[in-house]
Amino acid sequence: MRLDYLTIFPDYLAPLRLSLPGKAVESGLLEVHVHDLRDWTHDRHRTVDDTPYGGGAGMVMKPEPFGEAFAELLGPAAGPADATIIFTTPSGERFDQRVAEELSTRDRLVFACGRYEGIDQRVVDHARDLAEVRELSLGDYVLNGGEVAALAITEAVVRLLPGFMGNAESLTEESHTAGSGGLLEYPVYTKPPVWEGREVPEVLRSGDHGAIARWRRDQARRRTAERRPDLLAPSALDDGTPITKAT
Ligand code: 6GU
Repeated sequence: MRLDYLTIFPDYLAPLRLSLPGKAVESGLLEVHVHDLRDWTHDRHRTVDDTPYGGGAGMVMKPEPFGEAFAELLGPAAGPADATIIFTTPSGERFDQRVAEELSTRDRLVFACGRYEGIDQRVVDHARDLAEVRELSLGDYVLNGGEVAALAITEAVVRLLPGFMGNAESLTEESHTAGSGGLLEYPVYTKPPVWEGREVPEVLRSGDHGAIARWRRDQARRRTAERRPDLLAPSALDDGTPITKAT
């Protein structure tokens, strides 16, 4: 998978060279290109923003630098545009494990990191002519810019690539995956059996695998009910019509 980042703060994305993604880069599984958006400006001040039409607070990111960057990275000269362009924005679709799984199937992701009050909407509309576009948000809170969001999305996606994680089984049981039944993960324990006067639950040391599986399922349900009742609530798509068996 090839990853491109368009940002006015390339240093923010330095962690990509460290930790797990760094190893995937060394092994050739990932190709990472961080670009300074100001490289596609032409004025002495390397201007990337301007005041909003219609008035209001803050600055809006200008279309031209993004346009030139996309032309260079995705244009006809760059070969077939078999990529997904991701705009990180608090007004985007919520990023979750399902979206991470979808993105993990793509050959190439191009992240356009917004700053200030956002990017000129024409950049997004133009990008749709070049490639698949996703506008993604991490959640209902506001960050200063899209760089940290791009890092979080990257980490969630690349750890799903075949050959990225040492232990493929730890992918199927964790919170938010289909294998977890849509529940949060149960609490986990390791040695020593007693620490600071606190014991590991007896059932986990019983060797009774059926009892352990039931205890874990029960703990996952309790934890989900308490912390994330929205994950248990009936789907908004479920209109309450009973599901009848076809005969
Ligand atoms: Cl993707 N960007 C910004 N600026 N703030 C956010 C976000 C993204 N997701 C949650 N908050």
